[in-house]
Amino acid sequence: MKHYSILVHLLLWAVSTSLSAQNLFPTPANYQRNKGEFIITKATKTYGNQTYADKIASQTSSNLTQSNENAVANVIAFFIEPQLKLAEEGYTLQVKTDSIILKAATEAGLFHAKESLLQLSRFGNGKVKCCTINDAPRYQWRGFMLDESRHFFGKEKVKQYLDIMASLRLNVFHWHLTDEPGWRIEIKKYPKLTQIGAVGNYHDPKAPATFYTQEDIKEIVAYAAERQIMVVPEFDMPGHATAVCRAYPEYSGGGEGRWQHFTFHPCREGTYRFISDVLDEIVSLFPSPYIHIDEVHYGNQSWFTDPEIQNFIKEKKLVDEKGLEHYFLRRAADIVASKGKTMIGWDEIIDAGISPRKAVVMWWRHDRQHQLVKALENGYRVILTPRRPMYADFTQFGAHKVGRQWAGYNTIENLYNFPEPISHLMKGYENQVMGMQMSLWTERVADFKRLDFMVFPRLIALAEAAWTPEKAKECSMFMQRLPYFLKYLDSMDIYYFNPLNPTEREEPGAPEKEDVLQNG
Ligand code: TNX
Repeated sequence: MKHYSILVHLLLWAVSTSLSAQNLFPTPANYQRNKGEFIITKATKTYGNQTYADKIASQTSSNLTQSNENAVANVIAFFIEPQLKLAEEGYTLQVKTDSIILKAATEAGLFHAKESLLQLSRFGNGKVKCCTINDAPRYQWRGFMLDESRHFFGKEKVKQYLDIMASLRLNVFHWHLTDEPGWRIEIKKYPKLTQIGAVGNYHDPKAPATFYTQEDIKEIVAYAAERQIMVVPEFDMPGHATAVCRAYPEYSGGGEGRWQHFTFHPCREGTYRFISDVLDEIVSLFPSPYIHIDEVHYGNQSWFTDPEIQNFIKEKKLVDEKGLEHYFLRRAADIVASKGKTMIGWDEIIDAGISPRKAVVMWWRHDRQHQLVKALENGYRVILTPRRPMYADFTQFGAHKVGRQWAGYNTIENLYNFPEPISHLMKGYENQVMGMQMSLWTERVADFKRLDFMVFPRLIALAEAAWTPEKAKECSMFMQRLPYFLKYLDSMDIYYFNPLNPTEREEPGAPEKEDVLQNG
């Protein structure tokens, strides 16, 4: 019995040292520790076997952390070998005492290999323990959504987040650029969208206009692409269109009270022409095959009384206002498809009769698990971003006061452990689950400090949940390793929440405003 328990302890020790030795975020699918270490010095040479690999090699050499040991002759080599039988974004990384070899079949794979190596060099202070890593992501969609309509943060902050996303092997930046308080993207054909629509934010309707010019957008898209990140823009319709309607009242669907001009006018051809024109410019700026389009199931009070709208419902035999909303969404999906793109919509769209070939569903209503099941059963591809635990505007700690709660809040552990609690709902449909994303809505996030605090460190947990296979995930180990990544965030002046020392920093506040969270 005694021997047995010593054996168990030894085994646990071996497992924990081999896991904690890696200090990689996210934890790789397979990691094997070998004897010895590779020492990075100024004499370390890097090279690649072709153009992209060469570029990655030179980027690596300027970003590696060097040890302060004397120069040792050793080499780091990057190979792209398309014939390698590796998963789409997979890679291998072999560290020996005199060489580090990184291999992938694709550019994305080699990029991720490089980011792993940079972490190993950074967290090991220039010394990398010998190992063999065989890695590939669990999900193809590993995303982060930022809402810049409610509050605008600007190019430099976005670039900083893209850098951190790249390090975490996150590959989708879902950019929420249009919503009620402000329209944030320049559209040349409709200049009032930014002259008028970009004025104001969630707290201050008179705040000076803030938006991205088309040049800014190109710069961000290119910056992201360099980091193997796809930028997916969101253009909200038929609801959340208040900023558009302020600029071009002719497309407004009316509304009343709090919902004044909340929707597009759903039955005027001019609306669809406007949407098509705007999409032409959006499509030319974003190479992503996807465009995110919103939905609406509230704020359309005037649809019930406006004679023009009521006539249209009768004429087109749409039955009721819901039927009209679905008509709108089908037309939007067709416009998006006519431009060679696939629409992504929130989970309401599965009731609109859009072909699963034309749309991808983002499941957000955690309280409606049947919507997820229905989407899968109906053949849609699905991205998981349920409010619990994936919305970062929810608080993350018991004593925190600013942010949403709904029968609890979203701790770092909740994100880490996702999607296991709902795996049973997806049984048999795993191939339709593209992945997951953490989404930050910014009604209560008005400055960088609070933005950082809500995003980090939960984004690190999301990255591991989306990348690491279930069998290699272990939350307590992750929490033990977390300080390494927090130190890296320190070097970038990120004001994160520290779950290992929750009272270390104050929770940043947000300007007061009565929150009307219409949709729960
Ligand atoms: C839900 S469609 C929203 C956002 C809010 C968010 C707040 C959809 C996902 N809408 O408009 O900002 O909740 O948590």
